[in-house]
Amino acid sequence: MADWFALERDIKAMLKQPEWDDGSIGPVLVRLAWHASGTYSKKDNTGGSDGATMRHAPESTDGANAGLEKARAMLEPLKKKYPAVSRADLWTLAGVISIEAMGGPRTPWYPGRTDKEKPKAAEVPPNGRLPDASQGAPHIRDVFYRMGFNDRDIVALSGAHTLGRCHPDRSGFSGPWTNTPTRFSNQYFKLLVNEKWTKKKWDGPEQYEDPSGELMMLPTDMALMWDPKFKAVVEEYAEDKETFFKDFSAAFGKLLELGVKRSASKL
Ligand code: DDH
Repeated sequence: MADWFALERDIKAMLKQPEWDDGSIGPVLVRLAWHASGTYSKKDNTGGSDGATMRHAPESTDGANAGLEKARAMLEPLKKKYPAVSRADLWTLAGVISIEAMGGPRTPWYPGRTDKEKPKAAEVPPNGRLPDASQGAPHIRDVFYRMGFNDRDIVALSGAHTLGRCHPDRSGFSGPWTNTPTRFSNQYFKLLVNEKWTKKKWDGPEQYEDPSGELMMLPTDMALMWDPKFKAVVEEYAEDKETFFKDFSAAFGKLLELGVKRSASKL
């Protein structure tokens, strides 16, 4: 039986890293948990965090996962220290602990995922299941409906962009969404509603900037303001942090459970 409390403490203790981005590896660990899980398809019950398949091709080579090899490597010392804990559990738990440690809600999380060391081809999801930031509302719906989410869940989950930043060498996009990228809050929604966003003039991919030029939004972030159904929820979360936290933790908890097959003996 793994000592989950000790593991949680160890994850919390490693988050602060002054030389990393904005001083915390929390945001990239949240992204790892999300990308490990967001490959799920309810159509054939494939993908998801179970198996920790992001270590294997073709998932490891998906452009959407660029940079996440660093996040995976940072968790390896904990895999060594807690060998009974699967990487699939470790990656998802690290996301949960990071959000809570950065001031966000506690997400319900359950252990019991297993790692696939030599997966069959059909057990590793194909590339292209994660969202493409250059697209609009129909694409966002296609991707998240495929996982089993609704419009409200989509907006809640998108609120994770209050954390972290884009890296030109990973996604091609550049900059943070908020001035507090290591603090979980509803700031992303407040900025979407209250700032004036204009297309950034540069050689990179289409992205939007605030008047200071320091903050950014992806085309998919702007799509939440351009689609009336999404926009109503964005406005609600901008006004009501408690409701956002409650909805986020429920949707993030559901995301991390997608496709997970447990056998009681593994718990
Ligand atoms: Fe995201 N995200 N994301 N995202 N995401 C990026 C960074 C981070 C999209 C694209 C990008 C979610 C949804 C979407 C986080 C969490 C979540 C980057 C920049 C791109 C591009 C990567 C880089 O250059 O390093 C798109 C498109 C969508 C979409 O829904 C349409 C969701 C649902 C989550 C979540 O966690 C629930 C986090 C955190 C980051 C910051 C990572 C970092 O290193 O910092």
